[in-house]
This record gives sequence, C-alpha cells and structure tokens, in this order.
Amino acid sequence: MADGKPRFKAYEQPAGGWGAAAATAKILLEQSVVAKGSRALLAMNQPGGFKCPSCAFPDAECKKTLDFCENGAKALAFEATKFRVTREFFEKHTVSELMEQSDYWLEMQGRLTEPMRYDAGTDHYVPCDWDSAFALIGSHLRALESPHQAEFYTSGRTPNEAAFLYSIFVREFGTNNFPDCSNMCHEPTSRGLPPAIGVGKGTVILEDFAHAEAIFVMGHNSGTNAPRMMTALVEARKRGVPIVVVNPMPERAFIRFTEPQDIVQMATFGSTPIASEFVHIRIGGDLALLKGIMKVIFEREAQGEKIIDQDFIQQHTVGMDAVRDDALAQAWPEIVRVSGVSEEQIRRCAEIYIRSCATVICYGMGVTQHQQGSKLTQQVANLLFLKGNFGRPGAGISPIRGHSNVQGDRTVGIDEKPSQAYLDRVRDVFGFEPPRAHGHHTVESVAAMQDGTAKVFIGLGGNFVRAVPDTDRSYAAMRKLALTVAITTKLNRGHLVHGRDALILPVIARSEAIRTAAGEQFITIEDSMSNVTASRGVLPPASPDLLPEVEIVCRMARAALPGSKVPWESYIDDYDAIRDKIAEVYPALYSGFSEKIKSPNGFHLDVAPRRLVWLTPNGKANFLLFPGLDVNAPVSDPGMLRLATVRSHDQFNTTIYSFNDRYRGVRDSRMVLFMNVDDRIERGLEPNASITLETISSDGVERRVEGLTVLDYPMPRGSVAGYYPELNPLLPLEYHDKISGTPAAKSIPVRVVGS
Ligand SMILES: Nc1nc2c(c(=O)[nH]1)N[C@H]1C(S)=C(S)[C@@H](COP(=O)(O)OP(=O)(O)OC[C@H]3O[C@@H](n4cnc5c(=O)[nH]c(N)nc54)[C@H](O)[C@@H]3O)O[C@H]1N2
Ligand SMILES: Nc1nc2c(c(=O)[nH]1)N[C@H]1C(S)=C(S)[C@@H](COP(=O)(O)OP(=O)(O)OC[C@H]3O[C@@H](n4cnc5c(=O)[nH]c(N)nc54)[C@H](O)[C@@H]3O)O[C@H]1N2
Ligand SMILES: [Mo]
Repeated sequence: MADGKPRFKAYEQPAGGWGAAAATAKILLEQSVVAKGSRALLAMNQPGGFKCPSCAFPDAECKKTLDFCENGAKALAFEATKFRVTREFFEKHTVSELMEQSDYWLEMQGRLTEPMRYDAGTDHYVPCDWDSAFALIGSHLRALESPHQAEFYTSGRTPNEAAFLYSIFVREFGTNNFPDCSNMCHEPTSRGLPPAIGVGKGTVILEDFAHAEAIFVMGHNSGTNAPRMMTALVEARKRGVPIVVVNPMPERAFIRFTEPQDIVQMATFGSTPIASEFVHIRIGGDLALLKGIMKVIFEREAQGEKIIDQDFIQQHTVGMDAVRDDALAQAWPEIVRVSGVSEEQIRRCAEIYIRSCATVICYGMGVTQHQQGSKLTQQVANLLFLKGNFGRPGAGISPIRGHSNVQGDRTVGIDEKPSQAYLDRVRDVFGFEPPRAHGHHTVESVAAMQDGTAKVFIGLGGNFVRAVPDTDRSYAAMRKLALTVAITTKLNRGHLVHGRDALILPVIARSEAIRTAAGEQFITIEDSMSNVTASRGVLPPASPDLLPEVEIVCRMARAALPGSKVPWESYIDDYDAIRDKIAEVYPALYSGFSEKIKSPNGFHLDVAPRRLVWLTPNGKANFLLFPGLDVNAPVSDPGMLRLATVRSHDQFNTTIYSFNDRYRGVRDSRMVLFMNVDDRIERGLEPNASITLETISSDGVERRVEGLTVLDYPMPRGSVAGYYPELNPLLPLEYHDKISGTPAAKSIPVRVVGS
C-alpha cells in the first residue's frame, strides 16, 4: 500500500479486458460502495443520468451497452465512497499532523461533510456555519484595496452553470484574475489554434473516428486517461485503419487492448493491437517529426506527385510557402537526432498520412506541456491543412481535453484574457461595466502570491497548490495569503497549505442529486468534442450540509457585492434561469439552450472550421511558421535528461488512488524514474538505484527530489519520466510556454546528482 521500494514486472497482458473488470470490482469493494456504486454506474453516461466525472471524452450516442471504463468507475467509487471526513476527524488531527500524511492517505479519508474554518490558535479546522463562511469571504473581499488582489481559480469538474455565474461574479467584483486548471493543460490549444484555425477547440466529433482513414495519437495515454477513446480506436483498427502512436513510453493500451464491452473478445481472452506504427519519440521530438513528415510531402510533391490538396490550399489558406521552405531546409540527420526517430519510420508515417483521404490527429499533454506548446499545436494544424483535413467527415484536429468540463468552463467565461466583444455582451446583459484589463493565469497568480500582491485565493474545485509548479515556492506563496477558500468534495493538500484565514466549503458532487426549492435541478457540461449534455446525479448527497456549487457562487457574490446589479438569489433554485442568461451572453452558441438541452443526447456547439469558416482576422486558415526543430530551449549540460511528469493508471491528477501503475508494471511506489538502461549504465548506477534528481536552471534556486528508484524502462535515450505531482518540486514556475502560460511539465531539464 504505502510508498516503499517499488516492485517492477512488465505487464504482458492486453490493457482493458479482465484486468480492468477485476480492478473495477476491487475498487467498488474497497470503497464499500458495491451496491450503491453499481447502481450509480448504471446511470453514468446514460440519458437522464449523470456525466462521468473523470475525463472529457464524449460518450457514444444511443448506446446499447454500459459505456463506462475502469477509471471512470474509480472516479465514481472514490466520489461515492462510504468514508467521511467529519468535525471529529478535524478535532483529532492538527493541520500540521495532516501535512505529514501522503496525498493517498488524505484522499482515502473520504468525503468532506460540513464547512470548516481554520483556527490558528489550535492549528485545527473547526466547524463554521455557511452564513459565517460567506460573511468571512465577503469581509475579506470587500476589505481589499483593489479587486486585482484576489485570485479566482476554477478546476474543470465545475459545471457550466456554476462556472458561468462565477465568471459574472468575479467580473462584477472587478477583475479578470481567472487562473484555471486549463492554464496547466490545454491552454496551448486555446491560444495556439485560434490564429491558425479561428477557434481554440478541436474540430472532430466522435463520428469522425468511424470515417477516418488514418488516426494519429500524439502525446496522449488514452488507455489510462481517456479510456472510452479506446472503443473508437479499437473499432478503427478492426476496420483496418492505420493508427500512428507517437509517445516516448510504449503505453500498454496502444500495444494490445481488450475491449471490456466486447463479449466475444472477453470470453476468448482475445485482444486488438492498436498502434500500427509506434513512434518511439524522444521527449520534445514532435516538432522534428512533424517537420520530417511535411518535408517528405513537399519533396514528393516537388517531384510531381499530387499529394497536396491544392484546392483547399488555394481557397482556404495563407502562408504555405514559408512553411514549405522551412520544412525543406531541415536536414535529415538533425530531424532524426532531435526526434529520435529513423528517417525510414518518418517516411512510413508520411506514407500513411499521404494515403489517407481523411486523417484525425489527436493529442494530449505530451504535445501541450512544452516551452513552445502553443506553436507546436499550430504545426499539427499545418500538417492537416496540407491534405485539406478540415470540413470533411473523418478528418480534423482533436485535442483530448482533461477534466470533464474544462472546455465548458472556458466557453462560458472562465478566461483571464476575455475579448472586448464578450465583455460588451456581459455589460449589456447584466448592466455593470466589467474590467477590461487582462487578469492572471495560473503561473501569474502564483507570482502575485509570491510578491505579496495577491491576498485572497478562492478555488472553485481542484487542488491548486499541488497542481502548480515549484512546490516549495508555491507552498510558501500560498501561506502568505490573508484568506484561502477551497470549494471541494474531498480532503486534499490545498486545505493544508493555506492562508491566515482558511475555509473548506464542501460541495454536492457530480453523481449526487441537486434538490432546490424549485425541485430537482440538473447541470450541464461540454465535452472535448463540443457536445453539451445534461447531467443529473442519482445518489443522495454525501452529507446534508453540502451545498451545490451554484448556490455557493451566488452566496459568495451576494456577500462580496451587497449592491450587486445581478439577482443572485433567483439563480440559486432555478438553473434554467442561469441557462437563459448563458444564451443571452452567447447567442451564437447557446440560443435556445433550455430547450435544446432537453434532447437526451444534448446538442453540439458550432465549431466554425467544421463548416470551413475561419474566424481568424484574415478570414483564412493560416499556416504558421515555427523555425527550428526544438520545442524547448537547448541546455548545455552533458548529463542532462529531459523529464516528463506523467499520470499513473491509478490517479486522477493530484488524487492518488493507489501506489501501483498496472500497465507500466510498477507496484507499491510512485517515487520512481523510468530510464533507458544505457542512460543508467552511463551514469554508473546499479539497477534500481536510489537517486536524487536536480533541475538544471540558471535562476539560482536549488530544486531537488530525493529517494527516486531508477527503473530500467524502454525510454528513448536522454528521456526520463516520473509521476506528477510528486515531481512538481522540480518544475520551475518560470519554465512555461510564454504564449499560453502553460508549465512545460513534459520537458524539465534535470540531472542525477546523487545515489
Ligand atoms: N484516469 C485519469 N484520467 C484522466 C486524468 C487522470 O489523472 N487520470 N487526468 C485528466 C486530465 S486533467 C488530463 S489533461 C488528461 C491527461 O491525459 P494525457 O494527455 O494522457 O496526460 P499524461 O499522463 O500527463 O501524459 C501524456 C502522455 O504524453 C507522453 N509524453 C511525454 N512527453 C512527450 C513528448 O515530448 N512527446 C510525445 N509525443 N509524448 C510525450 C507520456 O509518455 C504520456 O503517455 O487526462 C484526463 N483524464
Ligand atoms: N508536473 C505536472 N503538473 C501538472 C500536470 C502534469 O501533467 N504534470 N497536469 C496539469 C493538468 S493537465 C491539470 S488539469 C491540473 C489539475 O489541477 P486541479 O484540477 O486543480 O486538480 P485535481 O487533482 O483534478 O483536483 C482534485 C480535487 O478537486 C476536488 N473535486 C473533485 N470533484 C469536484 C467537484 O465536483 N466539484 C468541486 N468543487 N470540487 C471537486 C476534490 O476535492 C479533489 O481533491 O494539474 C496540472 N499540473
Ligand atoms: Mo488537465
């Protein structure tokens, strides 16, 4: 159970299948929710039920079978757990004592049950009624010299209704300080794609997987982090569609996968190989790979082949020539060196792309979390433009979002850099003048805490302090604040690293029913493919003292803004009234929201590039040039390794479900470093050596993590991987993509300093 010495044994079975079925049963048993959990699972992702709280991958329409996955079941079981964190629990433990416990232990204590306030005199959290909690928030916010001294974080499990009201409340309060979990996640998509295709979202819908002639999956561990995507990939493979997987880790689910829904395959212990081409890329090598593929295409086109969709290029795009000249100028030895992929394999990938008349490129954190992640997403678009892979079935760009409503939260206003047109709309609909200056994203909000400008932090969901970079410095920054507020479901580190005043406000979770004076309410979410659907919890709330997120936002707003122009009380009971306001602020996307959402499968938000409409300043799809082959600044240190911080199969972000990572063959510890055997030998390390890792940086700050066990693992030379959030102390706050502010969590330059 605990974090001891890891045991390692390569996992030889297919991912999914009976292993996943057995793991699901075990989790339900451990959380003592077999009957309740199974009942809830039956309602998950079914019309009339609730949306899986785990990932943002859409679920198939009108499906006949249960569409849930092991990790969805895990998220649900840990939410529906029978364990409770009560006032007696807080009476028993000081905050300092709790701080000594692991993230796993904190998670296992169960659901929060009532609002609590930190008492500095005793170092305990003590009960605090809701009215006093809101009064405290109101008095802190009203006491600030400037609204910009407060930071309003959102995590992507928050539904549209709460996020929308939160964005209105904060803007009426007077700031655009909206640090968001997506600032650490797909912000390179939100900032990188608009100049290229006019929107910061994917253009693919689930049906496209059924029409694609080739699928690329870059930097995403789908079997673990979006398991429902495996169904789409399995079906594509069964149709003979080539799947190119680009990843420095040979993630098990891409090698062989058994679909738990496939009765025959389950009964016969069969499985499907997923990756037809596994590209074992070096960390940060994707730019070189993409340019290599484009170079092949341009060379062959120059030799007379008709590969490029000239009609599409002529009618819809601008800028191809510069991209062509740049790709042709790259030398093969450099492309091969930086990507770590042979010329022969890059040519094979190009051939797959060339032969396909409809290609989908999916990508995850392996693409976004680099120093120039935003520009890298643009190169993915460049490649797709060449064959006109937009506006036709089976083709497009498909960023795989993380949290179940992270995309929705941003659509309904969680944005530190809102457009002036949107702000005008808010003014017209709500009758107050919103602030025009840009606010803080996540990294800037931590910097504001560090330099003392920020005084109040409110977290609508999430575990901010554990998710952000530079753990030690971020903890210190958080502790300087006058007030921290955590609006959450489960105990986490963010409750323990707090300001002088601190509140824990427990909420009704996704799987639980929301009943107000106006009757039962539902919430809505937007998945990774822009489908908006309703979600109705079926379980009773974990405690009678929980409030829905919507009510918490309304009451915070009322407490902070006594003279508010917004009728906050009217939204507490009737969520249709909120949806009507969303429709007013976003008429193009959301008109008729309350009606449309009645359809059992919800509705799809318009994504203009699907219609070959480009909402860019020049009205075109833009090829954007990114010179060179590196997405990360070079580091001149002979012992340098590039570290990717990744998720295990048994965690949801900062929530740790166990110390095992089944598909990567690791048991009992998360303090491991996956390393190529030759990199280990070169450093004179014994197998399973215990080492200290240090960040290579020039800012004079020493960043080290001790006690990591080196595991021989099929990593490319020079690339290592370990787990987030344990390795976040190694990630400098300043080490991020300057366009999006997203920390480069997949390419930290490190060296081994001690064993
Ligand atoms: N069960 C579960 N589901 C989740 C989550 C969870 O923690 N648990 N988290 C949710 C969230 S918020 C998100 S954002 C997503 C995250 O889902 P993913 O995007 O899959 O996130 P990671 O596990 O961080 O790593 C992605 C993959 O990138 C690879 N990689 C690392 N560096 C590179 C590189 O330079 N190039 C390429 N091509 N690949 C690279 C890693 O080997 C890994 O397989 O999942 C969501 N779903
Ligand atoms: N080094 C490194 N750092 C990373 C990453 C990485 O790959 N490497 N990934 C980044 C990414 S992609 C992301 S998205 C962030 C994640 O950052 P966050 O979204 O802040 O973190 P989570 O761990 O998802 O938050 C978990 C907490 O959310 C609360 N919660 C759960 N359900 C609900 C709910 O329904 N409502 C409310 N109000 N609260 C709820 C619970 O109390 C739980 O403890 O981390 C980022 N940090
Ligand atoms: Mo994420």
